Amino acid sequence: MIIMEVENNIILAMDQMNVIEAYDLCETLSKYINTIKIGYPLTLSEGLESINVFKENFDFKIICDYKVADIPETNSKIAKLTFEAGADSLIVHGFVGSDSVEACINQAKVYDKEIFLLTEMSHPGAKMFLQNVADEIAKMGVDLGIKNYVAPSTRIARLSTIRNIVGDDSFIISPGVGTQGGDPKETLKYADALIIGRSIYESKDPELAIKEIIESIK
Ligand code: NUP
Repeated sequence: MIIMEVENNIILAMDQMNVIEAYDLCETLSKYINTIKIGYPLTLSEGLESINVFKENFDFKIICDYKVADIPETNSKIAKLTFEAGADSLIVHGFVGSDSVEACINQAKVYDKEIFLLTEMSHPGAKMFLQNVADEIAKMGVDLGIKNYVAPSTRIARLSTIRNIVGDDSFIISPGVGTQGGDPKETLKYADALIIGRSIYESKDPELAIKEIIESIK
């Protein structure tokens, strides 16, 4: 699996529900970023094929955040469709177990793409169930040879623990900075890149917002 080079360590989370708005934002920010994350809000609004708008016009790397969490056969179909649509990588839930995750890994190999394994999530509710098994999920990822992970910036101690489990040669992307409360600079002590959505796209001046974040992590 290829480790990504994320410009300015920022992955833009495109959770707008309108492709024109998302496109305009990419035009404004394309000199600062080379990687975007597309999730359900945009895909369910505009269709899976909207991935291509960003791929073709911006030459971005695209991470599809579909948090795939089904039985292996269904995971396999989801992964296949996503990679065929142009995604460079796919975020996959770990709690469903190794067979389901392996189904996505196998499709990633077919298309020469990557998966990111989601360990613990960043929202408060993740403490109810997912946190209890997140270390085991990360260990499973290591056993499966996975090199790409998602772990929370909202709980730095947990992020640090997950970094220790997956090792320094793994690539961790971390959501939760800004609006959810995580600190960009602290997060980058343990993570390789930040996933940032609302604090950029909901800002009155997204370009200024991203410049300030870039300045703050220097
Ligand atoms: O644990 C996670 N937390 C999280 O916020 C895993 C995620 N994939 N995300 C996603 O990251 C979330 O769906 C959103 O797309 C992005 C964070 O956006 P924001 O809080 O910066 O707006």
